[in-house]
Amino acid sequence: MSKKVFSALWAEIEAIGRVSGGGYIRYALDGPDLVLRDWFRNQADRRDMPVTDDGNGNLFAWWGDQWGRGAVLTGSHFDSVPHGGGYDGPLGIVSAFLAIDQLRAAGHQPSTPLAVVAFVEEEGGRFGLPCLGSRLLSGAIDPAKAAALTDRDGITFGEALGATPAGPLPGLKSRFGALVELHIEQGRQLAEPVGVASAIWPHGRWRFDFTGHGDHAGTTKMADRRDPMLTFAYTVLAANKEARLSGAHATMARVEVEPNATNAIPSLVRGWLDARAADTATMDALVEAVTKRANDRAGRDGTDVRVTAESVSDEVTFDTALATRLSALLDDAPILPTSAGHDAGVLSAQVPTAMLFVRNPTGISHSPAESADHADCALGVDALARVLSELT
Ligand code: HGY
Ligand code: MN
Ligand code: MN
Repeated sequence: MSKKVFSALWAEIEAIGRVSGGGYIRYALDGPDLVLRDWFRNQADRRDMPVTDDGNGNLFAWWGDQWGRGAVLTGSHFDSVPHGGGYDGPLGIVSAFLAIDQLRAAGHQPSTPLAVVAFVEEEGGRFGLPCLGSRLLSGAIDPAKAAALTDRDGITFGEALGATPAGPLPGLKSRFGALVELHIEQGRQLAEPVGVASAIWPHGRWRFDFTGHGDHAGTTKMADRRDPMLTFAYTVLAANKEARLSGAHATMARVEVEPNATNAIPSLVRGWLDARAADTATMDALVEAVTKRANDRAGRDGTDVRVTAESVSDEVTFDTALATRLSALLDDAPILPTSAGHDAGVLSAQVPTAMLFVRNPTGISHSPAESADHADCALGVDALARVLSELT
């Protein structure tokens, strides 16, 4: 694949959902995402690949029998975190279509059906639960619960989808022979253009509701306050400290305040903890320690804390034999873990799954500064084409 061919296709989506504040806002089933989903259908049409969906919002473009046994899937997601980068997700879908072009140009005849997949709501940026589409496809979430998830405007996922999600695909294990997700690396481990994933850290998101007494900022004595913002602020620092002590990763980057007024002591502060660690025991211990320190501080502040686990993903170890086989196929490409979640991680419980990472020159992701070298992206397409040729 030439860098020029990659850049030409990339240019077709590059501006979709890019915002003046920097980066992209591509919320699932919203404006730009709907444009990208139409682009997906157009790319499939150009390649005589019929498009179906699974009733959960995930799109499948087929080369061969639709839903045929042993199908090999490749793809990723279109949605982004707010003001995220443009490669996290879309790189895997654009690369999938280009890899199929390369296979066809080489006269490849797949022995099994092949599908390009666009998973819906991977980031959880609109409805709050990450990998929603792949969780529905694999039966990891109840369709009614998923349908009731709401966005910041009170629109439910069911309303956005236009139906109650269909839920798990019957016979998923026998239908799909493998899934290969190509993704931009999110970190700074890769010295070579392409790597193979070994594992995904356990990770999750917990909502901390800090409640106190709303009151006047000007007339309430400091000694009389029950200010949940104090408890929240202490918890942010405690999460950072506990993560550093245990070699884990903890972030509290999303907060909602009621009434969120300059001159009113809040009655409620809602903060989300994103916690990840190399093993489940460390992650669980981190969350427990942060919860304990939040409650201890609440006792001193006269506030209350309620913690709700919103989504927790166990450690994923990708199919080792498959990862080793693909590394060897790709001139001994490095095999490396990641602490970022992916749809491939969700499906790996039921389908032999592999991930290919394309080098990220700065390692930055979930930021407008995310970038990739198109020469590396073109090599990523070559690698994906070789893998798909090997698997089909
Ligand atoms: O949050 C994650 O790890 C992924 O980017 N959804
Ligand atoms: Mn992401
Ligand atoms: Mn992603």
